[in-house]
Amino acid sequence: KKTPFPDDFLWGASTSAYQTEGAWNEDGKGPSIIDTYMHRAEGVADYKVASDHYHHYAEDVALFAELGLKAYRFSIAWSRIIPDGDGAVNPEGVAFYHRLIDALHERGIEPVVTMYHFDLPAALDDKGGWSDRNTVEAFVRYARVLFDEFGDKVRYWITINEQNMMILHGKAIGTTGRSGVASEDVIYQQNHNMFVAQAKVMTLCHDILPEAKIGPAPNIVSVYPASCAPEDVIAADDWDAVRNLMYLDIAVKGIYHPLAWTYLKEKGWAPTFEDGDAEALAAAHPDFIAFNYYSTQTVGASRGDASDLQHRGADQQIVRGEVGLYRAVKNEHLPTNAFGWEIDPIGMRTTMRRLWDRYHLPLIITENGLGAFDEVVDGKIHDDYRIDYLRRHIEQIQMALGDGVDIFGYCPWSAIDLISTHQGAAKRYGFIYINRDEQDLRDLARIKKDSFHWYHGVIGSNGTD
Ligand code: BGP
Repeated sequence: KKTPFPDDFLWGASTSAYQTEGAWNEDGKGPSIIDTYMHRAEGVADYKVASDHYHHYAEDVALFAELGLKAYRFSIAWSRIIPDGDGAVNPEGVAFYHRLIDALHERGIEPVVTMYHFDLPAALDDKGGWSDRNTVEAFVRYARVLFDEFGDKVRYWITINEQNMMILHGKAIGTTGRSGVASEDVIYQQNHNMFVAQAKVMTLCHDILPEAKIGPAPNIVSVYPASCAPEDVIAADDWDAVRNLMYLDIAVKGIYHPLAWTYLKEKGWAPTFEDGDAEALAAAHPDFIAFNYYSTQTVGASRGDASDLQHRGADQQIVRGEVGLYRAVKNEHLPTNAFGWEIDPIGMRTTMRRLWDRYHLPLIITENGLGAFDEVVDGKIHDDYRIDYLRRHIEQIQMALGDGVDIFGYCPWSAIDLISTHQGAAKRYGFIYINRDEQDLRDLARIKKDSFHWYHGVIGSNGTD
């Protein structure tokens, strides 16, 4: 017998500012590191226009309402609110998000707001980015502006999207900014500074918005040992600590996961704590854990040479191995999508069970989806592959609910087509297709995909169809 979804389950969908909004330099917006670094990168599709959601937001929200969304998870562009990151507030940027949030409320859609999704203001990056402790205070100040402006309209806040991916894959995502390929000791100090910033913002939120809920949103996936060889199990535990649990232990318990800390110490990458950091970390408590899930990872014991790194093509840096820590292994039990990502719905259930077991905090899935080359045939997009992917993941949420896990929302990636983090506009995730001619980005017409109609039915039946 299937466990029913809670009546107030947040059926949602997800986007981020820089991947959808466009209007990159309009109405006072300052440049972000995506504008200064990724726009220039060859072969990366256009972030300046993206899905032009900034100008199409009303149409988009009407479509989200037609889809039946109960929640919309999006991000606010820090440099639209504070163009240089820590200076004056830009009233036009603030006004845009008031319009968007008001439009969502008019349609009964709960806003779930990410405060920072990869797009650090370029002016802060120029001053050292997350290596500069002033960025910590700038983030807290930005958060205060958001809480003051939108606190009476937004119940769910997400601090930082995928901090672990920024740390592990910053170059591919474009978040390393000026530091380029900084050494790992610098990167892990930035990581620490972000942890402190996040902790301060969670505490601030609770101080000034007692009704609001706030949590982090790392990318969390189960790590499987490649075999039952004990060495493989050790490698899986180590990688799980470094990739996943470090980010949640610090957010929930205020401490570094012991295996992750040992790893950092042994490498010589352990960050320096400033006075007050330990207290700030210990004082902060998230209300929930948001996590993004695409596929699991399977790892074996390191062989200590470059063969640890073999698994996927050059652009598939998502699974890459680390000499001395673990070897990335292809999981023969799992199919892959068009981009080589393994598809593992059951892995989402194990991820939910493990998170619940370790942290006992309510969970919301803030990203999950299938990137594909969609085709328009007679004005329609028959994305049955996406329907199949989402259906099988939703079944696993239902099973996790049956396991006793507290899951209060599901926001697949993505509500509308947008620019992929590093694989261009041709890789699509949306329920809503965006008609793009890369030579002439004026059309950008919205077309409902088959998955739109299917998801509408899922939401309408509260997951029973
Ligand atoms: C996550 C990011 C998103 C999104 C997604 C899909 O890491 O939070 O911003 O892009 O991955 O990844 P990609 O666009 O590379 O397919």
